[in-house]
Amino acid sequence: MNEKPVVLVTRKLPIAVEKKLAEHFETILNPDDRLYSTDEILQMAENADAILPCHTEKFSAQTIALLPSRIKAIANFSVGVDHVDLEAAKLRQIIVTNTPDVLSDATAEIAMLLILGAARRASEGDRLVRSQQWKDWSPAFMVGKQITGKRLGILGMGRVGQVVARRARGFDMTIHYHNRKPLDSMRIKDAEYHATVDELLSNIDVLSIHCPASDETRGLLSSDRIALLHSNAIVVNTSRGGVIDDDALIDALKSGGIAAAGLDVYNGEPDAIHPGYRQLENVFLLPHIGSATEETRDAMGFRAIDNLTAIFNGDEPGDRVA
Ligand code: 8YV
Repeated sequence: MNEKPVVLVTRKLPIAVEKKLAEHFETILNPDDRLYSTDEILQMAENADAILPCHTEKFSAQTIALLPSRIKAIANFSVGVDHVDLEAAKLRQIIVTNTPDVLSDATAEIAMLLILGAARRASEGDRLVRSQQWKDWSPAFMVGKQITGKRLGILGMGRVGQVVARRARGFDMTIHYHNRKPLDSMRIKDAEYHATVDELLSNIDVLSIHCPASDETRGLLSSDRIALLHSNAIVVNTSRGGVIDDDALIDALKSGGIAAAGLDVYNGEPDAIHPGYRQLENVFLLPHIGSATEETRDAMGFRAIDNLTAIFNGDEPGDRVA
């Protein structure tokens, strides 16, 4: 690299990441971590050669068409890339990368937290203690579902799904999964593959969703499919809200169609999620914190920098998605 390329960073990144980025690139940073509008991003992009965004910035086909011609890359600080129209980027020959692998452990931790929190009524218990409503104890008090030895269904056996399977084995859970293709038995031992989503749902106690959001997976967990789960079932989601039909899930949670749910991601997040979730005791809700650990956020940033460095050195970036 001769002159340092300019990278527009849309959100505040960890200190170590911004420091390393500045060693290799000129940077346009967002020290106040303000959520920029699309117009602001387009305006700032006039002075940049690449953009390093988060999933909070949307790059629709229309936005990508308006990007200045000097933009060579969108190097995401995320594994999910549903916020970027990949076909539109390809048309403009803008390289798009993501940050896989480095957030699998952190996200799997949150999946396990959701499973346990939903099964053992964690937020209900927390509310009870905080509000000074906890007045008594009895054998019938706050009885939840035990997950030890239960059947875990993993929808989307990618990197995160595979870590969740390993962690769940620590609770003696048996692993069932659906994926576009069955995995090599070297990569996933002792897991039962189900060729269809419906077959998976009919054979499990806990469902953990790990498939990416796409036209194919939008609303995948519909009312018909939820009806295949038994009434003690627990549903957790750490991938994207779009995979779930919220009305259907809320109906099942209200009517006893399933026992509980744990959610970290939502349609309309952060401030326009389905209001029905807020009314329910049997949902454990977190604010999209799957990758929110210091180690992981640093690693995501370094991975995005590696991708940018390769691109501006004329090499193929490791994590190219378009
Ligand atoms: C982060 C995520 O919030 O990487 C993803 O796809 O959903 C989350 O872990 C996101 O990466 C921030 O852009």
